[in-house]
Formats: sequence, structure tokens, C-alpha cells
Amino acid sequence: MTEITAPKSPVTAEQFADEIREQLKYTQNVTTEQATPADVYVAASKAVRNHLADSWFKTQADTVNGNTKAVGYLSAEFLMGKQLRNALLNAGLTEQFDKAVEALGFKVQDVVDAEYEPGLGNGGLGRLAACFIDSLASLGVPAFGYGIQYKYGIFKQEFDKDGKQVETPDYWLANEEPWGHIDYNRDQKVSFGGKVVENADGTKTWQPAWSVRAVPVDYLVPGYKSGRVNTLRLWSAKSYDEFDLLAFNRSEYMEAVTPQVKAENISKILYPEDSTKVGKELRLEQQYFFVSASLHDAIRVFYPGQDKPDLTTFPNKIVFQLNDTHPVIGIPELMRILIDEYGYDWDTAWSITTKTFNYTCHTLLPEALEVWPASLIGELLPRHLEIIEKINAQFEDELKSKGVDKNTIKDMAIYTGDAVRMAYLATYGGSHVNGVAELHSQLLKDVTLKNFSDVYPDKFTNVTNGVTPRRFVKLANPRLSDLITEGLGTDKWLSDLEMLKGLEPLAKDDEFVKKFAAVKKANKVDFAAYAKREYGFELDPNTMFNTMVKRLHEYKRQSLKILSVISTYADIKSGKVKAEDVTPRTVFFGAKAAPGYYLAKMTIQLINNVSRVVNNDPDVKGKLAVYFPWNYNVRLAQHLIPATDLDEQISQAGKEASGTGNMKFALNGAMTVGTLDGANVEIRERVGAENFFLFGMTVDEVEKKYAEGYNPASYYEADPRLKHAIDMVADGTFSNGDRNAYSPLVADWLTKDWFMTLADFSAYMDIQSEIEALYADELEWNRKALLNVANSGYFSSDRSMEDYLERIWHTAPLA
Ligand code: TH1
Repeated sequence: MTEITAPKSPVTAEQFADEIREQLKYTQNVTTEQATPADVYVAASKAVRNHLADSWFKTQADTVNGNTKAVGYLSAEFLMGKQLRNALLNAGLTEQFDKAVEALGFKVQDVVDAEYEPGLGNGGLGRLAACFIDSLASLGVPAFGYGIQYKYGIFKQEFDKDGKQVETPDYWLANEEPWGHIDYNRDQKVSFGGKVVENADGTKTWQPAWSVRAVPVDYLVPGYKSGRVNTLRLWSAKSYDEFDLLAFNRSEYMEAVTPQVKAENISKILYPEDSTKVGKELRLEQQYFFVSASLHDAIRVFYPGQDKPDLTTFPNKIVFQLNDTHPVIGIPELMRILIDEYGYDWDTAWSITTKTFNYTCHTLLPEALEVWPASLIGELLPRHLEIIEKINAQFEDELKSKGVDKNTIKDMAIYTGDAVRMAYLATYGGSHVNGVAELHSQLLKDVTLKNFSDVYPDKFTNVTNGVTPRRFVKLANPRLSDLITEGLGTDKWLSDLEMLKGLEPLAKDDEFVKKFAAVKKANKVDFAAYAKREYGFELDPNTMFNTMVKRLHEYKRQSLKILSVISTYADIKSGKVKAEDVTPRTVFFGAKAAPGYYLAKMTIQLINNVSRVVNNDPDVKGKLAVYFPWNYNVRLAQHLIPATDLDEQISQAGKEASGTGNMKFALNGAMTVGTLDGANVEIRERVGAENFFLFGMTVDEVEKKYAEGYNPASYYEADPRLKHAIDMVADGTFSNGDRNAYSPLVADWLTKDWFMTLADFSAYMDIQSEIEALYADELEWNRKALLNVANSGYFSSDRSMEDYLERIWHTAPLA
């Protein structure tokens, strides 16, 4: 058994400075005088890591030896953000670090800035996984995050001189990365291709054609004040044949390294699609790669050294959560492991498998539910295709015995003969299915997975998303954190966020509200300095900061926002609104578009050009400005969210599964303008309808309009403001006179407009007037914003984890 020692006792700033010096000397091999901020960053990171090591070992030992079932969170994305500040917070070393760095003669800012953010996720789904593992560790629940250490994360976004998005590779491992520990001795073999042969005894043997080596890279996941440190294990693909020596001797250099390139390609790049399905062979290889390695790893961890483990106990050791359909190949893989590798019969294997997995669906867009061509699975994973066929046959029998009619059975097919529907496989093959907000879970039951919910009503449940208050309040907004602690008289709210409710009475206290307003103001001033330094923007912190940050997607409706900006611009410029009646505003957009998403990229170009025209027009100076800081990421979120007055959550009702940005903004004292979509519904319920700017069609109204036949042009004709705004896009105002620049976008608005931007435009303009009226009353605005903070405690990812524990995982914190 592992020797368990108590966690290292906290150190003084002087001692911590010595630890950094030691790391500089013995691992960085530089003197303190030679050291750069980047050296100090690496040295300090390793010093913090050392402080967490004992808790990490103890957590691992307790996880394996205790009787508490662990959680395995299988996710193709973990969007972690920077690590140093979070690790310092959880190790209780923040102050020591700040003082030590100064004592060593460096600026804290420079050292923290030296960390390069890993972008191993696209957006909400990946960031949610990061929040969840933070919360599990903070609650003391034994858990593993399992994913892929992509060599290239989400692309770096730049804008060219025309305002178009340009993607460049994000080589985040260019410099030393002190957090991930490569564990070559805990590798796994993952195989592909080949054929299946039947043995004399009727068993099957898969004879794969090629294999790759999955090497784990371990990241510490320290809990906040829990004394627990969990593991995020990201797999990296390596070749078994470093090079083919024979070929190399014949000087066939390229051929010699081909197998290596093929193997290592598997973990080379994160697919930059968000919410849509990309049917690519490499993507299926990635999915199988990390899932197969993770399942084998869990068996290794929980049955150490056992050749013939009793895997009927596997579901008591660990429960796996499938983060969307991406890891669903894990269901047939566990069947294969149990049957082919450990000799279990089908029924036993099925019983173990269904108890082991649960599935979270994160979308309502039909195109986001993965469907793989059977031919592809057959080529890459022939044994799995057989198993899937058998699962499907068993499923059909089960449905027949339950009296489900023929046509419905056909509609529900997991395997259609041509294709495999991963969401259906996950729903049948796991114990529970959950959506990520109340409305979303309801729509899954009523629409997307209706047939399944009719047959298996008990499988379906909801867990509303959440965000970690450690990163998104404490680290991102130290001023507000201090004020909350002052207001509540304790900092315990950081691990019990519902305590924010205690701020509610203080909304009646004008002095407290003024302090709250001062915090927001100071954050805006800070952000202005940050934006100047990072982007060269000249911001006016005395204007309303109005923000829309999220992936660029038609359903999220950045178009609605930019059309309203254009309309406001036209009204100010023409004098239609008097100068003294204008509420000065700075509008921020942050968004990456998938590289192949044509209309999304054109929308980015339009926003950039509206920004160029508006910001250079003396007629609106001081009244309206538009900024699009490029490369929106976790770091920018942490700076911009605390400085925002008004947050935009304006997706078409019934399209955004949850949203998590909405929660971060409410917790940081922004007001929200939003539709009744995703978690907006629950935010509004909690903060109060009078403290939320609601507008737009509901899900039912949207459905009705689709059914009636939607005609966007009629809205264009009916609303002169809308007509004028669209005409300005069409007439070259934002393209130096070029009338064709945005014609595909304009044509889409007028003839298709699938997400009904035009139909919601006038309601959106009207609510903006209400917003401006309230903003004019600073005290009232801030009172309402404070009530948003006080009533958003529910949206902690700690609460989400507690819901998963109770409704789905049926496990608990370590004793
Ligand atoms: C997002 C959802 O769009 C968002 O509403 C939700 O808050 C978030 O997940 C977390 O639950 C999704 N991201 C992806 C990414 C891919 C496929 C589907 C979804 S849904 C690649």
C-alpha cells in the first residue's frame, strides 16, 4: 500500500521563494539572475505542484482502497484555462506566491502572463467538463477526467485587414508545460482495423491491423479546501515503431516515418466544430482511442495486478459519464473487453455495461447528434460493428416485447443497416440520460428522444449546468469576492454558493449598492487597461459595457445584435434620436467561427466592419463604439465578464441547450437580456422576472411560426428600422461601397432566416429602450444587478455535481 503522509504544511513567503529558487536551480538550470518571467512561472508551477503531491497520492489511495464509487468523466474536450492561479488558490499559497515573486525581483503580472492557455475545447461543452472536475475535487468525490491531450487545441483567431477571420494553429506545447506529467509506464495499446475471426469454440477474435500507444499525461485537479486532488488523464498518441529501421537503412526516410505520423496524428488536433457533427474517420479514431485507453486504465487502477479480476464489481468501482455522443463508442468497447478479453457471456457483459454508463446530451440541433456510417465503423472497428448489430437486435426484441409498433421500432433503430446513431446507442446502453437545463431536458423527452422516453421514462432526468465560483468569481473578480465576503461576514460562500442569498437584504442598503457599483466601475477601468495592453483598444469605462461572447452560430443570433447596433448607429447619426437621449454604450463581441462555416465567418467580417465604420465616425463618438477582441478564450472571459453591465443571451428559443456564459455573467453582477431559452429560463425564475430583460418568441411560438410557414421578408417590409439596417448592410456602408460583400448573408436573412432573427427584431429593439431607461438610474440598475448575484448561487457547478451524485451516479464524497 502507498505510504500516506499528511499534506505539506503551508509555507511562508520566504520559504516559498526558496522553493522557487530551488526549482530554478535544479530543474530549470538557471540562476535567479538569469531567469526570465517564463522560467519563474515554470519554477513556481512545479513548486505548487509539489505542495499538492501528497494530497494527490492520498486521494488516489483512498479512491482505490475505499468503498466509494468513483466517477469517470469521459469527454473529448476539457477547456481548462490557465492553471497557476487556480492551483495557488487551492493550495492556499496565493499570498506567498505574490510576495515570493516580488522578493525574487519579478512582477507578478509578468510571471502569470507567461502561462499559455491550453485550448483543448471548443466552448461550453469543454468548459463545463473543466468546471465539473473542479467541483468534484472540491466536494471530495473521487473522480477521473479522461480525454485527449491534443497537440493543437482550438485554432488561434486573428482578423485580416478586411475583418475576416484567419485561423492559425495553436501550438500550446511550444514551451515547457509544467502541469502535465507524462506517465510512460501506465500506457495502453489501442488497436484498429483488420478482421474478426471465429474460433472453434464459437468465440470471436479480433485481429487488428494496426495499433497505437496511448500514453497518459496526468494533470492535478486540486479541490478547493477539500484536501483532495483528483486526476485529469489526457491521452497522447505515440507510435510503437519509432521508425522502421529497414526502410530507414534504404534511405526511404519518408516511408520510414509514415506509420509514426499516422499514429501520432490521432491526438494531433482538436476538431474546431462546435455543436455540429463532423463525420471524419480521424474523429472516430480519436474517440475510440481515448475511450478504449480510459476503460482499460480504469480496470488497471481498480484491479491492480489481477489477471482475472471480478469485473461484475466494475460498476461498483466507477461510473462513467458520457459527455455528449463523442465517447459513446465506449459502450460496445466495454462489451468487447468483457466478452473477448475477460471471457464473460453476453448477458453478464450487458448487465455490467448498462450499469457503468450514463449519457448527457448537450444539444437540440439534429445535426449535432452523431451518426456514423456503418461502413466506416466496419473498417476501423469491425468487432464493434458486430457488437452494435447484436445490441440493436436485442433492442428490437425488447421493444417488440414491450408492444412497440413496427414503424416506431424502425424509427428507433440504433443500427439502420447503413448507419449507427450514437445518441440512440447511448440512450439504450446506459442507465440514465440527462439534458443540461430544465427546458432542454423537457424538449429531449418531448421531441428529440421522444420514442425513447415513452418506452423508458425512468431513464430520463435533468441536471442543470453550473460553473465553478472559484475560477469565475474568486479568481476572475477579486473585488466582488471581497465585497461578498464583507457583506456575508464569511468567505464560506465559495464552497456553498447558495449562501449568496444572504446578500439579498443588502440590496435595500444604498451604501452597499454603491460599493457594488464601485466594484463594477473599477473592473471596467481594469478591463480598459487590459484591452489597451492586449488589443490596443481605447475604451471609455463611463459607457455601458454590453457583451455578447460565445461561439459564432446562426442559432445564437449574433446577427440580431449586430443589426440592432446598425439601427442604433443610423438613428444617432441621422439625429433621429437626440444626442442627449443616447445612453453611451460600448458593445463587445467575442466569438470564433468553425473554419468551414461560411455564414458564421461572414458575420464576423460584418461585425468587424461595423466596428470600423462606427468607431471612426465622429457623429457617434462618445455615444456608440463596437469592439471585437479576437481569440475569445477563458482568459479573456475572466477579464471581460466581471466588467460587463449587460449580457446578451439571445438565441432562438428552443435551440441553446443551456448556456453557461449566462450563469457567469449573472454571478458577476451583469444584467441579462435574453430569450426564454436554455438555462435563461431558470436564471430568470431565480433572479426574478423584474430583474431580467426578457424578449422574443417562446418555443411554442417558434414552432407555430415554422408550421405556418415563416416569411422573413414580411418583417423586413413591416419594420422601417429593420429595413434600414439590412439595407445598410446591402448598400456597401460596411464594405467600402461594395454591394456584394454581404449578399449571401442578406439573401439568407430575407429568404430563409431559419432562426427567425427578423421576427424577433422589433421586440429586441423595444427591450433595449427599457434597458437604457433603467441604466440611467445607476442605483436601481445596480440594485437589480446585485439581486442577480444574490440569487444565482444555484448555478454553481458544485450544485450540478450534487444533482448528478443523487440522480445519476449514486455515489458520495470520500470519507
Ligand atoms: C454546448 C451547448 O451548445 C450549450 O448550450 C451548453 O451550455 C454546453 O454545451 C454545455 O452543456 C454544446 N457544445 C457542443 C459541442 C459539440 C457538439 C455538441 C455540443 S452542445 C462538438
